[in-house]
Amino acid sequence: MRGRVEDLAAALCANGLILRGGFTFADSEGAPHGPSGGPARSVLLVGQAGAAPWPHFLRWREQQPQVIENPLDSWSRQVIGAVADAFGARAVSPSDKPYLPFQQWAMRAEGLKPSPLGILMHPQYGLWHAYRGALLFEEAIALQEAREAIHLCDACADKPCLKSCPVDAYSADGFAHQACLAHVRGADGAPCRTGGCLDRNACPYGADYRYPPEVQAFHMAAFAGL
Ligand code: B12
Ligand code: SF4
Ligand code: SF4
Repeated sequence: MRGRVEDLAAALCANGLILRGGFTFADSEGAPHGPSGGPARSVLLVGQAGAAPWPHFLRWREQQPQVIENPLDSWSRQVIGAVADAFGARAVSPSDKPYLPFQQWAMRAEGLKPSPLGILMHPQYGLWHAYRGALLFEEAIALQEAREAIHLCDACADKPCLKSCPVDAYSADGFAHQACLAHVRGADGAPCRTGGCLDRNACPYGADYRYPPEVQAFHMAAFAGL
């Protein structure tokens, strides 16, 4: 790695992004390749807590052509790509195909577990956080090992996140993607379209980090192809 982890974190912070821990790959795992084509030894995850990157993204968006595909992805790739170049890493994105196991990486890096919605539950941010990229290095990086975080869902008896969706899209069987899409796109889907997923919003935790309605509407439009 060229430079210090603290400086890398500061470079991300200038764009509302945060360093979300990392880990060293075991010798036996098939790690993705690093900047010079050899196997990566370590990974640092880049993400967001709440909607902190939103104003940075909007400022960038104003300079772009009116119609562009996947604008938030493009912004993330640009910003995280520049940090990767400066610190000697290869940047990857959660939307790169074949999909990289971002949630498994995040569980290792931050000691998190999934909520009943599939979204990882964070002890501070609740369900209001996401991953925008990762930085792959060909050398080991000295990082404190993640401790298992408190999993708030374990003590949440009522589970309101499983009771608010009009079509019960989330259940023990997983996420009924098509049922959700049909509702979001349909005549009764306006609350999900304008304010975001009712199940996600029903979780009482991380309220200070809840994405504002316009940010939730943006993500919902991307998800449902509106
Ligand atoms: C494909 C995908 C989906 C598919 C899931 C299809 C399926 N059954 O696999 C669909 C389109 C349904 C989906 C929806 C959503 N997704 Co999604 N999705 C992904 C993506 C791009 C790839 C998942 C994958 O296959 N990974 C490869 C495997 C090998 O990696 P993995 O770590 O083992 O994958 C885990 C997930 O697949 C998870 N999983 C399986 N089914 C579902 C369904 C949902 C809703 C979620 C959140 C997770 C999840 O279980 C795996 C075991 O850990 C990831 C990014 C990534 N690269 O991982 C985001 C990701 C999992 N999604 C995410 C989110 C937030 C969502 C949404 C909740 C919000 C949104 N993006 O609009 C929506 C739900 C819509 C709603 N009602 O609001 C976040 C989760 C962040 C977090 N805090 O944990 C991720 C990590 C993207 C990101 N940028 O941070 N998603
Ligand atoms: S409502 Fe309860 S079970 Fe659902 S995500 Fe929030 S804490 Fe977890
Ligand atoms: S977005 Fe709406 S339809 Fe889809 S799971 Fe959430 S509440 Fe249900």
